[in-house]
Amino acid sequence: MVPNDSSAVVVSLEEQFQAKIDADIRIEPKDWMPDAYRKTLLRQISQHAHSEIVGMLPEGVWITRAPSLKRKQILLAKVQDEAGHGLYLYSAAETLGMSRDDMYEELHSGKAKYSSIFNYPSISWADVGAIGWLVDGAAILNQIPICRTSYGPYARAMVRICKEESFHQRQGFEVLLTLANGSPEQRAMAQDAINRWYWPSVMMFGPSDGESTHSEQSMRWKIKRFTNDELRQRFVDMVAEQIKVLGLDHPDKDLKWNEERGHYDFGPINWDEFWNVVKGNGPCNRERIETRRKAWEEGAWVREAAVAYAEKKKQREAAAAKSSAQAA
Ligand code: BYC
Repeated sequence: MVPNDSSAVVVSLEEQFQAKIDADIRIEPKDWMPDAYRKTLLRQISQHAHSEIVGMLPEGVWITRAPSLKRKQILLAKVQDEAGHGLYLYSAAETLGMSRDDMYEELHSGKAKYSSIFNYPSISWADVGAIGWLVDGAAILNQIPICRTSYGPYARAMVRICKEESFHQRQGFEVLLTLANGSPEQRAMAQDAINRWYWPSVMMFGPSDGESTHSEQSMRWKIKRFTNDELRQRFVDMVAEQIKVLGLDHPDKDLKWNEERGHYDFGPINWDEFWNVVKGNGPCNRERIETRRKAWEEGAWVREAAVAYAEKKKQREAAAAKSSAQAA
């Protein structure tokens, strides 16, 4: 059937688009896509990129204070990985038509979100372990399904990111295991870090399904493959088992295995705290944005130098091409 007006053309394009998604055919940058799909992806991928970059801050402050050369090297590599993840993700988002400068501007102005988890302070060395184990652990569960997300550039970026996140989680667990087997003070330090990072990590998966504004549509478009609550339950189940190896106390006193469900039941989540942090009023929100803004301003000379160098190179190449054409 030949559509006879422009709205019919859009309907037909949308049907073809959804048929591709349903058949698990990846959407690539030059393919037609509904505007709302492009917007949703831009929002999620840029938020994800910002989370990686802001996520360098709580651990970054421990690089100079790592307890040994080996720990320093490992932490340095991990924080550099996060920077790399941010760059892959900004590149993936750029394929949707927004410039990196505009994405940074949205972060610095407070318009764009980034993960709530990075608005908590890292006050002891054990926090490096807790972030690696719990935060990267939550990130892996959320991100592995994104390796199969419907948008090609995002899915491909996630494959490499997930490999690196696995190393991050293991290094965090190993830091905590060492502390848990150390002196009573070290054990207490590990317990304290887990107590502070556990609930914010549970919240990382986003609002419960009933409150999640984007989940339904994002699932239909296969941007998301599981709901926030499904992934959160996987995280609760994973941590409940792994903490036994550490021999430390679980921060959730209501945690209980539910034979019928085949999952752990868990205590209430403090959603007021979550929304308060998301709205910019967490313990470190202002400090995080201020640090990013300062880094952007202080990096201006690097960006200007790169542009000047590229211009010089272009001129040199043009002059060389001209003289070889004259010589021929
Ligand atoms: N924090 O409809 P919903 C890392 C917002 S970094 C803040 O469920 P959606 C790492 C949400 O944006 C990994 N805001 O949204 C780095 C929405 O508001 P807007 C970070 C949150 O998008 C360094 C509203 O609440 N991972 O691993 O369907 C060191 C309603 O939510 C949060 C990613 O970014 C939150 N936690 O689902 C260590 C993964 N949750 O935008 C580790 C990719 C929700 O309408 N992102 N909101 O104003 C996702 O999978 C999804 O975007 C989310 C939320 C599951 C996070």
